Amino acid sequence: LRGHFSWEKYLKETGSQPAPPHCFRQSCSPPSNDYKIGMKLEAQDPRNTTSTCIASVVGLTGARLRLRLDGSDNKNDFWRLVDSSEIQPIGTCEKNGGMLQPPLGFRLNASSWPMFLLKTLNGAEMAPAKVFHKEPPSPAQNNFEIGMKLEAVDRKNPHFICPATIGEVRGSEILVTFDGWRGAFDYWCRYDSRDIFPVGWCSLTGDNLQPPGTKVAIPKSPAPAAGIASGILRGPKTLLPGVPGRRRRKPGRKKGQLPKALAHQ
Ligand code: MLY
Repeated sequence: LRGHFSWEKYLKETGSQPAPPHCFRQSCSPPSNDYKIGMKLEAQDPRNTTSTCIASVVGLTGARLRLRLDGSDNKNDFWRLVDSSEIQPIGTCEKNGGMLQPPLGFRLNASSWPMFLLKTLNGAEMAPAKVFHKEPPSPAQNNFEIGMKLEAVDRKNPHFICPATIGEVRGSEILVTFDGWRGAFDYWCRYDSRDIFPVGWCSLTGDNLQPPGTKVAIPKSPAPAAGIASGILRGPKTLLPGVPGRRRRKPGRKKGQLPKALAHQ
């Protein structure tokens, strides 16, 4: 397969080591994804985390769900692992004495929420308790080290999971850097973030691992000699050998827009 990414080759080429699985807040054998498109569940509103809302499964990818809050638009989908503590069976909120809330940006008048809720739940297929999995415990401490490789959610494009490297470690925080993207997508997070996975995670879950980008990191000072820099900085054609290429956006496709083939996944 052209453009197929192999960790085995890539680790050899880059002379790097994967972060050991015990570093992550992920189960060592990924949970099965037994959800179906259309199932409804309760989810924390990502934009208003004190609210519990009704969400529908609009997509399945590996051990993750693509969720859309009922009463919201289709521009605010979010992804959750099937063993996320931020999702639960319908009825849980009420059982705990809580009230289901309209999502932030509810498209109707707030006064129509009770009726909307009634209608959205009427005849709905509710995700059964058995498809929810317990969230794994957090490792006791931050065991990451600079240079270790991992797979990480691109938080600007959260449907993507990509090869990444630990760039810095500070207390319980780590800098996740995306290979081949010159820092544009890097972020800091806690070592026990649910957005980071051990090398091989996507191949176990059947999720889609993106290939690394093709942009070379801008070297930090001191700047390299001009001759070297002019060669290295020219771009993809002069990249280090063996770094897999990545196709550009098709003309006509806007930045941040999914290719047609992915848009409905
Ligand atoms: N806007 C870019 C997507 C970049 C994704 C980068 N991630 C994978 C680190 C594009 O449309 O190509």
